[in-house]
Parts: sequence; structure tokens; C-alpha cells
Amino acid sequence: TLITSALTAQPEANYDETKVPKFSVPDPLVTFGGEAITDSQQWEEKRKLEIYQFFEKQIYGKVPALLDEYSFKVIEQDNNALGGKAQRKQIAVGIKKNNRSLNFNILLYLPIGNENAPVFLGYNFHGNHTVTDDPNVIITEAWNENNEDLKIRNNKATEASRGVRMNRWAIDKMLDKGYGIATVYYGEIDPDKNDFSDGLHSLFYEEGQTKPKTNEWGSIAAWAYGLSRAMDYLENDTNISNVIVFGHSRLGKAALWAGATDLRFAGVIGNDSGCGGAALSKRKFGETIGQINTSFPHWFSESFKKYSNKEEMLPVDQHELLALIAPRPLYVASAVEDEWADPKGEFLSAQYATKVYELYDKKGISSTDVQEVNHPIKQTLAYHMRSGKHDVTDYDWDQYIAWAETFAK
Ligand code: GTR
Repeated sequence: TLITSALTAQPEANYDETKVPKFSVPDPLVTFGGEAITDSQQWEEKRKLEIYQFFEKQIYGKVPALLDEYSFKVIEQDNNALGGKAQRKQIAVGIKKNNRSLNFNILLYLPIGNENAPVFLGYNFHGNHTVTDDPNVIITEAWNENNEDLKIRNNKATEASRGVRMNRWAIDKMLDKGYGIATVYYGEIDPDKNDFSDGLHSLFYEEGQTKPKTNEWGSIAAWAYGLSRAMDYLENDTNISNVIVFGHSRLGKAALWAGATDLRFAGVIGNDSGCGGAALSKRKFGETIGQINTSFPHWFSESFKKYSNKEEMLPVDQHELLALIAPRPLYVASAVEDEWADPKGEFLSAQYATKVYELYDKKGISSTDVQEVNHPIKQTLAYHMRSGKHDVTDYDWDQYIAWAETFAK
């Protein structure tokens, strides 16, 4: 134990602005070779791909191969759900690779009265049945992290946890405004533990392989991939106009990477996504790469570990992840008490990504904008810092819905 703790001990988290190291963020509009980018065409041809490939190989990790088979089946439907407000569908998706298979369920509510609804798609942390008290939502069988407050015990969800996370999903508000909501339990894609023997990764192994290769995907990239597989169904549902991908915290990191990898997402929301999400790594404020790679060694590609406590060596920073989503609508959100996720680093990141949006004549966070509590800046690239803690609240959803009305409908 002495040896392990010596190897994994991390410098204490810094919360002092005066101790943020002097750093310069890489300019999204200068190539690794030093060439200046002046328009969107040059960005697409010369810069976007090299940034994308860096994030793909050195940060989240590559998807190793194509699938062998994809199928879906609507296993349950009710056209009079939630007191007549919604149509509910539960869709079982099956994917196959190397004769191994994985299944996950999408819970979808579509508003009655809007035959062509925009939909928010986001993962939940403990099962589809936790986001609503609707008694007909199927309880996940997948491994679940224990949580006494949420009544998840013995790594299994039961009836006891139905509706325990309703507070994070403003489903009524969405439906009232004509939006649908689709959610998947992230543990059905890849259980969130440092174990690569199960989940999505294991389908792709060659004979004798037990974990992804050095530049291949960690769990965040696997979750992002799962969002795309949910999209494969959603884009073919004729009652859906477009899909805005959403995620909170670790699932916000996954949503941002999904937005960067899959152009079909019409909008992207990263709620309190923090380190490895929207927050700049080079500030080393709150959670750092060293911290995250130690606490969650399975989240990123193995190749990302070389940047643990060496953030200054990175030729990119997270504002360039945001820039990969341009010119599509993107909302970055923080909470003022969520210092672990570095709200200032998230704000600056949105500000530094803005010049790429401007190449497409889209607005974001300008250099004169200031970060103020509960003063959302709603442009194509939007930002707010809510009062309160690391969470998803009605305040957040009120902003996302109002923003989507203008930018992502
Ligand atoms: C924390 C982790 C964060 C964030 C958070 C969450 O433990 O350090 O990066 O992902 O979990 O997902 O709630």
C-alpha cells in the first residue's frame, strides 16, 4: 500500500487564483505547424482535423472499429403517458461485434401536439426509472453504483429508486414547450468502474485482448459512442426534428465529445462538465488531469496519462474541444460553488473558443463579456454560471430551453 499511495498521491487541489500557473492557451487559429487560419474553409481543411485527431488519439481515445450489426425495437409504447402530456416509447437497441452483443434501452417522451419535436438526449446516472415517477419505465438490470441517498444497494436498481432523480430532469417544462426528452442509463453502455472486462470495450477485443490499446477509447469515448448509437434510432423517428445532446459532469464530458465526433447533433450542452470537459486544463484549478487520471483511470485513453501533472506540455486545451463543435449551438454551464469543475476555466474556455464561431459569423462569449452569477450569455455559443452547487436544476433547464428556442430548434 505504501508503494501505491506514493505512486498515486496527487498534489492538493488548488483553489487560489493567485496560484494558477502562468499559462498560454494554444491559439485555435494557428496550426501546429505555425500557419495562421483566417477563414472557415481553412479552419475545416487545415486546423479542425489536426485538433480532432489530437483529442481522439491522445485524450479520449479512438473507437477501434466499425460495428458488425445494429438493431432496435420499440418494446413498449403508450400514447397517453404522463397524464396525457406525452407519448412514451422504450426502445431496445442491440449492437454486435465479434459475436458479442450489448443492449441498452432508450426512454423517450415526445410532447403530444408537436409531431416534429426537437429532443434533448442525455444520459442519466442511475437508470431511466430514476428520472420520472412514471411507473411504466423499465428498471435497468445493469450494474449500478451504490448510493444510499438514492436507495441503490447491492449494485442493483430496484423499485425503491424510481423517481429519485426527478429534480434533475425538468420533463414537464420540456414537454410544455414542445420538446421531447430521450435518456439512457450510461451504465448500460459501459459500467463506470476501472474494469475493462465488461461494457462496450469488451465487444471490440481481438483474441486474448483484455483492455483497449494505448490510443484507444476510455469510458468517456465509449459513452459518447453510445450517444451516437441512440442518435441512430432518434434520427429515424419521424416525430423528431432534431436532437440536442446534453450531459452533466462526467456525462457532460461525454456529451461534449459526442458533439465533437458526431455532426448529427444539432446542439450540445455541457452542464458542470469541468476537467476533461469544458474547463481549461492548463489552469490546474480544482480537478486536474493528474487527479482525474488517478481517481478515474478508465475515463480517458491510456495515452492521456502522460499529461498527468504536465498540463503545460499539452499542445491543445479544452477550448479547442468546444471549437470542434462550431458552428453548431453549444451551451457551457457552471455553478458558482462547483469550484472542483473550475467555473472560471469553463468561462474562459468558451471565450477562447469563440473566435472559431466567429469564422462562421456566429456569436459566442466576447472578450468584453464578464462572468456574473445568474447572468446567462445566450448566443450560438452560450454560457451561464448559476448560483449553487454541482447539480442540474430547473434554472439550468429554463436557460437551455429558452436558448434552444432561438438557436437549436
Ligand atoms: C467527480 C469527478 C468530476 C465529475 C464528477 C461527476 O468525482 O472528479 O470530474 O465528473 O465526479 O461526474 O459528478
